[in-house]
Amino acid sequence: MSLCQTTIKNYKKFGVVLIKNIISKKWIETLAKGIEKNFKNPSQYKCVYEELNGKEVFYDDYCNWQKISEYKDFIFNSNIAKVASELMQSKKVNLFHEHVLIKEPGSTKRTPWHQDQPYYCVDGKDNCSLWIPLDKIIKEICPEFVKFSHTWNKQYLPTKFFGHSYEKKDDGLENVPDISANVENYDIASWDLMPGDLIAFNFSIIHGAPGNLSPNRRRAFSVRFVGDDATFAKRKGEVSPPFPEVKLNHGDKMNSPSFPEIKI
Ligand SMILES: O=C(O)CCC(=O)C(=O)O
Repeated sequence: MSLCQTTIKNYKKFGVVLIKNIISKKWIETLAKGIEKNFKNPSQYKCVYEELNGKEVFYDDYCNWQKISEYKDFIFNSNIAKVASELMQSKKVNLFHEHVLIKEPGSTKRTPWHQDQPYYCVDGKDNCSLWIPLDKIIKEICPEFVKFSHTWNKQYLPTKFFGHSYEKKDDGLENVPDISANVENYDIASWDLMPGDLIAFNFSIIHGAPGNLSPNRRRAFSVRFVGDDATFAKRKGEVSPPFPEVKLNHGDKMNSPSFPEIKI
């Protein structure tokens, strides 16, 4: 299956695009099983951002595809990398990592407005995340994207999701603009979603997400791919994920077992 030209054009133009009904029920169930396994035995990277009555309601974990067979199976065998290759118009696709973000009902915290690329040890103009919901998502709780912001040619200061900036940071970077206080100045995209849909977005687009005031869980599997123009980036500040095992130099191609090429 190939994406239509309008979807590909809109991804490039807006930096974000909704793709409806592209992931089968079988793969959604596979990911749900993987997520359950993941949080029974989370990695050292798991973070809890919010608790309610002693229960974790907003938490995440990442870089677990090598130990969660369901994630690996989905990433390598579901054709998801082909979706990324078509959007990026890239002959070659490498996995960057997967990131699972869960907001249980009652979570009130916004995922702050941010741009992913400055957190990441990779440069490139096409790099693409696919945000895959495992639950029905109403527009009011859907992640929000500032259309066109991937073309601003800016890198904003990465900060920890809550609290402060990283201790080791790039003082040359400015803060992300206060989008929430000036929504009328931006073209913001968000949608109602069903399991099977995904949102594709450029690593450089500014995005954030409301809390979960719906009665449903909000489980999301965000899988991130890099394309032909991607090169390893040594940042002045701390990066997330840290990839301590990767020993590439700034400007190198992403040739590392941590970023496997996926057959498409
Ligand atoms: O799921 C969220 O709340 C935010 C998602 C996000 O920032 C991402 O996938 O890059």
